[in-house]
Formats: sequence, structure tokens, C-alpha cells
Amino acid sequence: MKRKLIAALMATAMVAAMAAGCAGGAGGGSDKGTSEGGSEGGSEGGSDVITVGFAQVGAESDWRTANSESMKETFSEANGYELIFDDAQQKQENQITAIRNFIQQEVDYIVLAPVTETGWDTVLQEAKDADIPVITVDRMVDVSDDSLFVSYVGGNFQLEGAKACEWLKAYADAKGIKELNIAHIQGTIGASAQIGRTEGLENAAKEYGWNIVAQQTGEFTQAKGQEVMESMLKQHDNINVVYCENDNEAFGAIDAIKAAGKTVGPDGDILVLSFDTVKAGIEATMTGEIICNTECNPLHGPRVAELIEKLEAGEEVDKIAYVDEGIFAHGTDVAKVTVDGTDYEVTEVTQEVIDGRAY
Ligand code: GZL
Ligand code: ZN
Repeated sequence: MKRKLIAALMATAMVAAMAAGCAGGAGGGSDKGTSEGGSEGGSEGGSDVITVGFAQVGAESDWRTANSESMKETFSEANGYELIFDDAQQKQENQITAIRNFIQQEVDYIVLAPVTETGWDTVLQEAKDADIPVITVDRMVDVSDDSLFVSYVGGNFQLEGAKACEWLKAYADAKGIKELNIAHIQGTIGASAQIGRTEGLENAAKEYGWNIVAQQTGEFTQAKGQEVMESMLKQHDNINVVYCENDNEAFGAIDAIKAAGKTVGPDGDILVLSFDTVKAGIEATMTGEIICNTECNPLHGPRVAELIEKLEAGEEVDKIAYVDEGIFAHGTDVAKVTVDGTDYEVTEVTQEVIDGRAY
């Protein structure tokens, strides 16, 4: 109710201002700096700053850093927002506390990047009772009542996993690799990215007769990825593929593989697959240290702002807004992959490709 009242008051104020032939910037609200379309939002011209409480997972990976930067750049004062940013150090209880604080502070919107999918019903019900819309980004919530969140902006992780595995199948066939003994370094257990990427590998392993010789979480961090790879290499001497669920785990795994006196790359002992295509990850893909890297776009800021502007204007928004994501590889052995009848071009990583990327 609070929000609709403000929107009505602002609309009235705007009409009054236009009727008085408002003088340029005098009394005009801070320019949200958005391109076309953004200005129809109720807050345009009003002095009302939109407050956004963002409950971020943590700072565990390069992807997370890029994601946080995108949100901070978008929800700036210059763009007409006040951002309250909370880093939960990858703990759900900290995110729940942050959401309760946002409710106390009567923010206009809550954005949540849920560290894991379950355990959100109670606190999201509290946000709903306080009439504060919740937008989920990056990872999904698994709640009994879908009205507890307005929309999801993020990756399609099942598709990411399937694309990576279709690439691996095509590459192995092209190279005549008959037996795949795969070390699987998972992300944070229970996170949507882990669930989807794991599903992709487990489905493909079943379908193509691959051996997953080891499976353990690397918690999306480089340190844990290295530690897990070290122990897997001690237990198994037949590993010829490592499937890392993000770039930071891959960096750690590559260090461990080299420390064990083995090599990575197209002509090496072990092929390393990864996700995220962060800057250092895509550079490692150009050299072949990472042989295939499936993109997971972290730049959610602009998409969330678009959602908020629609909501401010009283427009309907989609429940799910998957971001477009590519697949990148070393070399040109696999030109495209097909998942559920859709073709996805594989991009060979060159310096030009790297120079052209937004993150
Ligand atoms: C993906 C995101 C994952 C990234 C990791 O949307 O949830 O979490 O793949 C990050 O780098 O830690
Ligand atoms: Zn090469």
C-alpha cells in the first residue's frame, strides 16, 4: 500500500510540475541516467530516491566481484537509487539477517542472491507482509509460494551444464578419446549453479558412459578447488578430465595438477572444463589450460534496474529472465553444440574475443 501511495503522489507531483512548466533541473529528481524507457518510471522527476537492499552471497569468486560491481554501478545515486549492500560471507543466516534489516529500514526493493535454494519461506513472507517486493538474482529460491518473489534474473544452469557436456562429448569424439575418467569439483552444495551444472554432468555421464571417478565440492573458491584436486589426484591416477563448476576452482585445480607433475591442455594429461568465463578464466581458455569455458553472465545490474522501472510504472514483469550465455573453447575442434534441438555456436577464444568482452 505504501508504495502505491507514493507512486500516486509522485504522479500528481509530476503533473503539477509539468503544468507549472517546471524549470529544467530545478527541483527535478536526480537523473537516473537510464536510456529510453527507463524514464516512464514513477520516480522520474520526483525527488524520491529508490532504496534497494541487496543481500549478496559473499566475495568468493571473480564472478561474484563482477556481479557486485555491476549492481553497485547500476544502483548509484546518480541513477536515482540508494543501494544498501550486504556481504553475507556465504552464510544463509547472514542473508536472512540482512533481509530483516532491509525490512526495518523500509527499503523499496529487496534484491537477493540466495546462497542456496532452500530455507527462504519465512523471511520472504516477512518481506511480503511488509509489502516490499523481492527480486532474486544469480541463484534461485525453492519456496512453497512463488508469490514470495517477483522475478528471477540469472543463468540457466541446467542449460550451462548440458552445453559444457555436449562440447566434451564432441571434443572426445573428434580426438578419439574413448575413456573419460572425470574428477568433478562441484560448487557450493545446494546453490542453483551447482545443482544445474552437476545435473548436466551426471546426465551426460549416464548417457555417454563416462566415469565420474571423484566428486566433491570446491565451494566455488580457488583454495578449496586446489585442495580437493590434490586429494583426488592422490586417490586416482587415471583422471583425464576435470569438470570444475567455476573458474576459481579451475585455477586451484590447475595449480594442483601442475604441482603433481601432470600437464593440462589439448596435448596434456588432463582436460579442464570450467564455468563463468571471468577475465582470468577466458584468458586461461585461450592458452588451453582451460579447454572449454561455459559463460555465466554476472552483469545483472541493468536487468534488475529494468525490472524495478517496470514495477515502478505498475507494469507486469516476467517471473524468470534468463540471461544470454555463450560457450567458449580453446581451438576450433567443436564448432557448435546442440541442446534440446537448439544449436549454440562455440566461440574460439582469441585475443580479439578477450578484448571485446564486457567483464
Ligand atoms: C552463478 C553463481 C556462481 C558462479 C560462481 O550464477 O551463482 O557463484 O558460477 C559464484 O563463481 O561463486
Ligand atoms: Zn591449441
